[in-house]
Amino acid sequence: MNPTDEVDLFLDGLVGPTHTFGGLAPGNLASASNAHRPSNPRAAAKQALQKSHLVSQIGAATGGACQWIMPPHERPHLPTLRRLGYGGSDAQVLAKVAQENPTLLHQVSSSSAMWAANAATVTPEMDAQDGHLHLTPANLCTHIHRAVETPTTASVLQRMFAPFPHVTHHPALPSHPDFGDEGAANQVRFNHGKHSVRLLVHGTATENTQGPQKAPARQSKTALQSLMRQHNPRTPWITAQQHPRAIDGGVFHNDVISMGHHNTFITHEQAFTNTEEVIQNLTQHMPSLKAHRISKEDLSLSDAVHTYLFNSQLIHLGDHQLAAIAPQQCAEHPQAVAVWERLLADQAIAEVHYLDLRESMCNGGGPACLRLLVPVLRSSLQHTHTPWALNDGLYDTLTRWIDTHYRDRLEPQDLRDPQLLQDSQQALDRLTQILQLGSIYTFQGSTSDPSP
Ligand code: SUG
Repeated sequence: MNPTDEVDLFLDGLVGPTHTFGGLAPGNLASASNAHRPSNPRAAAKQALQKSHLVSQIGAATGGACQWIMPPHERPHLPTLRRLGYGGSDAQVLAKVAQENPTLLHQVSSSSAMWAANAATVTPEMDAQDGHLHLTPANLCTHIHRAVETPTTASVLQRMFAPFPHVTHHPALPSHPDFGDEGAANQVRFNHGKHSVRLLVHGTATENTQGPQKAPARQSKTALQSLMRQHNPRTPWITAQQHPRAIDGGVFHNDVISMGHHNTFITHEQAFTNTEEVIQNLTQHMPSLKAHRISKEDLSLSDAVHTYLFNSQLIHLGDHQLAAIAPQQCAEHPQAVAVWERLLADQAIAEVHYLDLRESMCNGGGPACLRLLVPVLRSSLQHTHTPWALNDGLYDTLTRWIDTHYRDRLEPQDLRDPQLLQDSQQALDRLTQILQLGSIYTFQGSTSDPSP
């Protein structure tokens, strides 16, 4: 396959108007340490949109990347609360749940769908036996606030990929920890020349290895194997286990500790139970793989989690050159800066852009968390009507839309405010007009099943 036939299509989740710090994700250190602080949804949405805009500008300049925008999910998710037996008017439902179970109110209000890397598993058309793009929404079953995302994610993906010539949408895996699936955040696809190989990473123990002791192992190996049975790729894949001590140290997804694209693999030496073997296995399938190991002396595991260096978003610039969008936290950390300087000197990376994504980072979501990568054939993108593709005009429109509809401060007790629900519904209703998505939310009369 000529690499110029392939385009990196990035789907970014817009931050929703109820972005808060709920302390909802055990094992995610940033989420725990920022729990119940006031949040700034307006700043959060603008910071993430600026990242999307930068990617769209890089993509427009190189022709190698394209940026789509996915809408936030409706929150607070009243259909879940009603399913749990809360009745009466919307205001009464909110008042009752706020009084009885404030954690549940946080869970159904989270804007967590913004972390699109967790949205789905993707097998690109180039890798599939049948030439179809295969998509499976993640069940995210380890946490309630994330599990409620799945049905909306499924219907959004169906809507957005409807113009594509050949797509197969698979059902999410059963919602049980045995099949715990957190999507592309635990998967890296490498491709170079005629070679392509995927690294699929699980946290669960195997017969010979232990799992984490303190934090949950969110991704199961069984889930990865099931996903590959569903998608039936013609290209090889290997599995690897995250080091349990890494998970216990705050590495709740693989994309917090290793990253890769094309034939470049950048990994912390403590990412996996057997990091050297993982590199060897990948190299067997792709002899041209360039592996860059970051030792604990270069950057400790704890500093990797603090700076989110490995959660940088890699973008293909052409000729297998990569740009990285790194969190601003890296620029403020001398050892992380030194790692970037080495990666630049080694030509692993051609350019680094540091971006302030503090609101998302305070919930453990860096640049790479905010995007789902769907590699596609250039020909599949042509002639498709996609009003959700970001360009300078849409960026300006969305910036004005955020300024109009989003608050600049939310306290935990604001989630019970029926006015916030109404304002959010009004914002999302307007957004579906801007993106020409039609009715996708239950408050708009959409009939899609609202709960997993
Ligand atoms: O699932 N944070 C998310 C962050 C997801 C990051 N994604 C990737 N690494 N790809 C999570 O832990 C915190 C929400 C809160 O506490 O309010 C949260 O869900």
